[in-house]
Amino acid sequence: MNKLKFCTPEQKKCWQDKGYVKLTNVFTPKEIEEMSAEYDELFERKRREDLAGLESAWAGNDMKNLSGNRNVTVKSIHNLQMHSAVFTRVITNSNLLDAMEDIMGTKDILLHHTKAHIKPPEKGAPYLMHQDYPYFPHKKHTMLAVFIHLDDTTPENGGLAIYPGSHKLGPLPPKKIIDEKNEAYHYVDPEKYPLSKATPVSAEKGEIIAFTYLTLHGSYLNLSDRPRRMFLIQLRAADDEPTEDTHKSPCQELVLRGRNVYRSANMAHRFAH
Ligand SMILES: O=C(O)CCC(=O)C(=O)O
Repeated sequence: MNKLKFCTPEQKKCWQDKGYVKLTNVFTPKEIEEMSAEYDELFERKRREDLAGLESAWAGNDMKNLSGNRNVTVKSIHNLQMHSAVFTRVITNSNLLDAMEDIMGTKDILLHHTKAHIKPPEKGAPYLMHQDYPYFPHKKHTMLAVFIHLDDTTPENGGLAIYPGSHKLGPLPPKKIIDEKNEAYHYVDPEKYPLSKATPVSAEKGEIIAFTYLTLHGSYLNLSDRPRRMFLIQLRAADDEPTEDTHKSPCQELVLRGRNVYRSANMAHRFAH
């Protein structure tokens, strides 16, 4: 095994066995405060411009059941590095990339996309258990999520829940819903994998939970008096490749560490994403 740069051997084992790992002290308190303030400023500005455009709670009857028929919401912004250099610094943070190198086992790390979800107090929507795989399938399954907590998070304010070890099941048959805005949601059968049987994963402000895109995850309703803010980065190894032409986003395949030797330098491809 290569010498670990950031993770402990226990963290690396947790990643391999359970498909997720909690990381502390990746960012300094100052970096977290800067991220948090920039995040709030961005959401406030975009709320004033187009509140309805930020809505991203899932639709469908299974969601209604999970929400107890409440009127719930999640506000979301994607591609935050296109809005502020603070988030460009977050995705290129050297501690973060050291930790990613440890768990991914490669130096060559590419960005897929970033996003932020705020679950507001009292009406924050839950997420049905799902794999991220069907949203952006890749050949070697190297894709992973870095879920940065910007608030102390527990099941009460909409925290994450995971089925540990579920990444070993491979891609599971997804249920697919398409809403009236033509957005597709993929999740697994809630009878077979209910949120109620998953393992809650609480985290403090600044802590990260990284999980593979095959790891079954979801999150709870936020009925508390506290918001739950997160910033999420999806990464993959350079030697992986998409198996479907889907989920294109700005800065995709930006090389965050190492090299992408698979990138064409042919002039004919210079405008390609
Ligand atoms: O915001 C959350 O709690 C969950 C988000 C999530 O699982 C996803 O977008 O894939």
